[in-house]
Amino acid sequence: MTKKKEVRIGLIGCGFMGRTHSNGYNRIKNFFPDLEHLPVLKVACSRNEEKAKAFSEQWGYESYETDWKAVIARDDIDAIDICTPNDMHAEISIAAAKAGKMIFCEKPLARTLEESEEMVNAVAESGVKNMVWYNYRRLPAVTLAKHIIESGKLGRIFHYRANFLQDWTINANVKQGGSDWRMDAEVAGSGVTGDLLAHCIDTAMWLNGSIGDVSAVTETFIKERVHQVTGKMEPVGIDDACIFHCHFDNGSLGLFESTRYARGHKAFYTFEINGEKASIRWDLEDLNRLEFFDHSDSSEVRGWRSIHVTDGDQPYMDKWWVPGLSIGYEQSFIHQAADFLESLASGQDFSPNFKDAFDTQKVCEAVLESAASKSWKTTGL
Ligand code: 4PW
Repeated sequence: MTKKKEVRIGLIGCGFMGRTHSNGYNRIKNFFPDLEHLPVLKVACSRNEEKAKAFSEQWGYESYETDWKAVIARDDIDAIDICTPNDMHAEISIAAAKAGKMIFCEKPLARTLEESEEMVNAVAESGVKNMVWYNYRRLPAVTLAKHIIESGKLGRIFHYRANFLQDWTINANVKQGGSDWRMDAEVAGSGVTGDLLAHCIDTAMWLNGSIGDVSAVTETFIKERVHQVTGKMEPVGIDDACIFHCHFDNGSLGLFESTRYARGHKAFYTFEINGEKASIRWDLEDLNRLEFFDHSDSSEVRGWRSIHVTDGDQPYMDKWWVPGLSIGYEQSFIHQAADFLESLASGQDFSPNFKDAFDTQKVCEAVLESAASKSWKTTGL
């Protein structure tokens, strides 16, 4: 067997996303054996030493650190994987870029457009390879949707519709800050707009092109929550719900809704695209399925087809089991990491990278500005 080129990973942040990425790296050797490059789990970092140690042992890292700057300073690390809360993305990315390390950053790119711009400039100046974990693109059914659109089967696109619905913050006892950092505007930057709609926007612009302008409304249903760090009741600065409509540059209309107050929904991410000739729709709760309606079918059989995307000639499925057997959420991360490694060998640009995520951030910013000013905003794209 030819010797693999190592990509030695330094992972910063040992929470939920740290687990999804680490699992992805670990499974590449088994399911993508032909890649020239192989991730090597060198170091996991958390401020909490007990957590860093336990995490590194559980996921197979060779060592652990408690200071992210020490990870960047190490000369046995090629890539920094940022799984921290959003308020650390910019500082860590810029330091990693200066140190010449590749950067894999969790989404959204940053809290604000200004931070994102600094990050994009930093990677452009240093020339380091970079990617952002907008993982849903790499679920087989979503990638298949891309192939169907590119084949022209939908014809002219009229509508793009997406939802990302959750219900975990309806309870007024959910705090803000600390481990509930997604509820704290200082740390997260925004609420559902950056956390959930950013996924919808990334997928939408990948599938349907740029968004030119937006008109949005946001709501914060529970206005005050206890802050985990101060222990005091403090005003809530994030958007609990956000609805916006928009124009895509291809002339189609977009409609997006996201909330953490949709009782009964945990991660209900869906999109539907309506074209002149055909439509497609997808639902994260049934992630291996893509539905397709083709108006050119004869009327006897015309209707929504339900495509179970598990055949070996469908995207990514040759890597897994046998036709008919499903895969899951975790594969989106495995596929993204594998595709990034493949791009190192081929020399091709990888997407989504910092520049792509900056574009998504521009839409998020326009959405929040539109809601605040009750007016249409252009995205600048
Ligand atoms: O990025 C998102 C998270 O912040 C995820 O895709 C889903 O929603 C799961 O957790 C949150």
